[in-house]
Amino acid sequence: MLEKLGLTLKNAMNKIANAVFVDKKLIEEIIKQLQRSLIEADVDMVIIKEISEKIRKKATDNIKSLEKKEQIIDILYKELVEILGKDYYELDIDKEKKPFKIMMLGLYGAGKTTSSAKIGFYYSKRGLKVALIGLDVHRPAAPEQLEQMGKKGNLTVFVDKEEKNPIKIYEKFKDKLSKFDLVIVDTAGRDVLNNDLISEIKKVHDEIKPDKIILVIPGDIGKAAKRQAEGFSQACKINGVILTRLDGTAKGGGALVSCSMTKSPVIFIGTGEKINEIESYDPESFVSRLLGMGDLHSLLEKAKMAIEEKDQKKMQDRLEAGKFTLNDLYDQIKAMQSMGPLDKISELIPGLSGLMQKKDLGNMVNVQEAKMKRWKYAIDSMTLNERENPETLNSSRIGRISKGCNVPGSEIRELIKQHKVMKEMIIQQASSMKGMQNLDPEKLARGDLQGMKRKDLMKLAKMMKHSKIMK
Ligand SMILES: Nc1nc2c(ncn2[C@@H]2O[C@H](COP(=O)(O)OP(=O)(O)O)[C@@H](O)[C@H]2O)c(=O)[nH]1
Ligand SMILES: [Mg+2]
Repeated sequence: MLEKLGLTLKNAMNKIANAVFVDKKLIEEIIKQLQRSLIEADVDMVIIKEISEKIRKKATDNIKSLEKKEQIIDILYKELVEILGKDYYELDIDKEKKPFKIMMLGLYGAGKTTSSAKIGFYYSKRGLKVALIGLDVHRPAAPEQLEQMGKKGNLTVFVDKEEKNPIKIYEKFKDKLSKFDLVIVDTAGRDVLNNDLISEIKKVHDEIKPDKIILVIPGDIGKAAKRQAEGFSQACKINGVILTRLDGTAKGGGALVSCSMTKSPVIFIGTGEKINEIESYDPESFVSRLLGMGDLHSLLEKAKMAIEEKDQKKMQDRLEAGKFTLNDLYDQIKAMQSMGPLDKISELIPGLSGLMQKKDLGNMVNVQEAKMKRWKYAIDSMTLNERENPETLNSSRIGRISKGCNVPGSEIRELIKQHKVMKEMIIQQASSMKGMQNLDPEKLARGDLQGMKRKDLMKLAKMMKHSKIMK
């Protein structure tokens, strides 16, 4: 449901969560992406502009990068909840009243008949005794359709295939209906909301005296839902909306926004043709799913845990000074392991991201996790001095460490060699970078080399060539 909108929004959010630096360029890129996806979802331009402005403002606030990320994600979440419905509404059904009556309204093909059965099924699953009654006397096969749908949900269905007066149909079954907790009344639609339809609605309404009226709006009409919501609200009091066909349309977002703007609470959404393809609509959880908030939050949380900002600075200083001991490697491994899948989080590793090209980092991090664990055991078995100065490790020490931690000597040698390579690379990169003028780490991290001096570019090229030893 709204997969496409969800996908682009999720992509944009992940981009923020994963970015090393939140700068103006990234924000503008995100805002563009957001705008594009909201336009595609048929959301009103005025609203799109408002949201963009709010995000832009938050992003230029002078706050720390990690908090900024959270705030940008937070504001987007809040804004989307605001425009997509804000509050969670339920139909207040009085179970003592027999029967409690819900009348369905809507134009041709909006999904009234399907939704009657779906809503009936929804409440029957929640313990109510439900009946459907078909008062659509205009559409030829309407009674049969309601019967078929009702049967799928084991619901009692009352229809009269001959009678052409909806009031008479209702009167005919009225006594029987009083045995039910809930009766859903399917009605006829028209191509457009005209006087003919309004007068029929009024007549049926006065006869049935429904407790609640639900307006059925197809989600695929996008922001045009506004006109329908307003039109029907003027004709009678609408208690809530079911927005159908949200499964097959990119425009559902616009329809949801329109309902919210006209203060027509969306109570249900239809997500398919089957009787169980209905959901109660909760804007907060809907937006959470749309943005993949669960994943985002845990990603940000993990990033926070692994990168205390002061630790990051400390690490950066050490690396820039060319210091990279086994202890540092150990810390890196620990930080990485606390964060989960390596490929996803490699950009967040303290310090390194600013110093190395992503590709190298990826290669470095690409050591299998099982091997990393064994490396960790090996480092645990070393003395403090050995961790700081691994070159002092001779083969008898390696043999003893191997016995102590049950890691093959060959792997310990590999660890020492890898560490040496990494250290050389880091020293090389750190010193090259320090020597560069005009070096903008934010630009560098993005691979944006524009504006760098020729001399520095040459240095960078050399450095990258050098770092191929990691492959
Ligand atoms: N994919 C999808 N189709 C739906 C949904 N709701 C209704 N439909 C389809 O829309 C068409 C019109 O529905 P119907 O209930 O007959 O509309 P009515 O004229 O308002 O009674 C039918 O083909 C339904 O199967 C939905 O949530 N998702
Ligand atoms: Mg119908």
